[in-house]
Amino acid sequence: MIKQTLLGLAVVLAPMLAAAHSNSEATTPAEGATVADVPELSMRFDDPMRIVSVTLTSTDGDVEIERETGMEPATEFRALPLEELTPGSYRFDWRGMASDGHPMQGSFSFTVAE
Ligand SMILES: [Cu+2]
Repeated sequence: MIKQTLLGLAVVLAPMLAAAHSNSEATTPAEGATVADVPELSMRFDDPMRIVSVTLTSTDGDVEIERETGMEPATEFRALPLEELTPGSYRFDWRGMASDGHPMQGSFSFTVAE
């Protein structure tokens, strides 16, 4: 829970924190980070998570990404942007199913520098 708070995910996940399901531990880019480029997007979980859907949104709308991780539960999820991300703010949203069967969702945001 502490790690989630540091990642800024607490607001999104707060209603579900009481249960013992898998939680997001770290993301790439990191929550709130400013980065020069984004070769890949990734999330790590402390327990296998089946990621059902992901979206990457910029101020101009949805950005196309391609999943590297399939629909099987995994402790690491990876996706690739299909085009170079232009400078600006982005938000990555995901929905999934924790290993205890609970539906989960979360998001992280980052900025691509000018
Ligand atoms: Cu749970």
